[in-house]
Amino acid sequence: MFIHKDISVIGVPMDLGQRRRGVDMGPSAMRYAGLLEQITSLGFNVKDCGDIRIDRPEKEKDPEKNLRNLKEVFAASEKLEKEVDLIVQEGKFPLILGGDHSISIGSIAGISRHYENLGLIWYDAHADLNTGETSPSGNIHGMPLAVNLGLGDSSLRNIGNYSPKVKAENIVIIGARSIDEGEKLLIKEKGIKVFTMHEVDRLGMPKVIEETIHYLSQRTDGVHLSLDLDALDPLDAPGVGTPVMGGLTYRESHLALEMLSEAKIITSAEFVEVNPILDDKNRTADVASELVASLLGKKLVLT
Ligand code: 6HN
Ligand code: MN
Ligand code: MN
Ligand code: MN
Repeated sequence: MFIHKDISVIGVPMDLGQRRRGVDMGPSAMRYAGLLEQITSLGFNVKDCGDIRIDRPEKEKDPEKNLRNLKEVFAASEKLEKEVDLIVQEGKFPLILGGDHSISIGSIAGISRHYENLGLIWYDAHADLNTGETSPSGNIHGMPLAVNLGLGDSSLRNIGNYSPKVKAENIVIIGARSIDEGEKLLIKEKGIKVFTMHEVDRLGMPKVIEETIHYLSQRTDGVHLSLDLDALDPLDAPGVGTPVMGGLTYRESHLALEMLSEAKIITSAEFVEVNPILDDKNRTADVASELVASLLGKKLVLT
């Protein structure tokens, strides 16, 4: 399925879905890491569509709703939805650079309307399944998967004028190790497939990805990869706002994306939560750029 020769890159310099500044510089850091050159060298035609314009917040928090910067996150999501929708309409592969994970509200809204049954791989230390009711932080970056399931704030849910964006049975979460109580209930209630770190340790990444591919290719007509760099261990990806120890290694992640590339199931992708301010010499952006290359088929060839 993944035969696109043309890739359109779009940056979302957004840090309003959480409290720590700096993740808005993620798109620049990934470009600085040589992401576009890397994609070109793999033989793709790449177009850099630039960055979405993000409004500055008027006030710190909407106290009634426990949804920090709702207005601005909504405005950014609407803009992103339109841009990504156009990219898919043009028959190009959308590669979205975050920004905090709230950007996946807009990106998936732009993508999912083009599929009957969009599959979603949520590669993350967290489940991002909170709503304003369950969230311990009020941070919208902890809520996008719930929004995409049609839960939580109605303005966010209805971006693109349709909801839900993804069915619970079309989702696979990989790398989870920090899940809030409300999120656990939802996972159980909806029967969402989750490979926690425990399962990754038990099965090994090859088996986890084989099962993911098998599960999703039976039921979906496209698969979006939403990769939060905090899925990786902070030793490998220190530049993230919500690090959790005991994560996936760079090697495991590299292998996972190579296997997804070989299976040709990924039809769109985003790389989020890179925070260069918290990083160690742009290491996390370098890792993100390398992972994009693995996803696009970069291989070591012995000649
Ligand atoms: N992320 N579960 C926590 C919360 O505040 O809802 C952390 C969310 C982290 C979100 O990393 O994209
Ligand atoms: Mn996340
Ligand atoms: Mn996360
Ligand atoms: Mn390899």
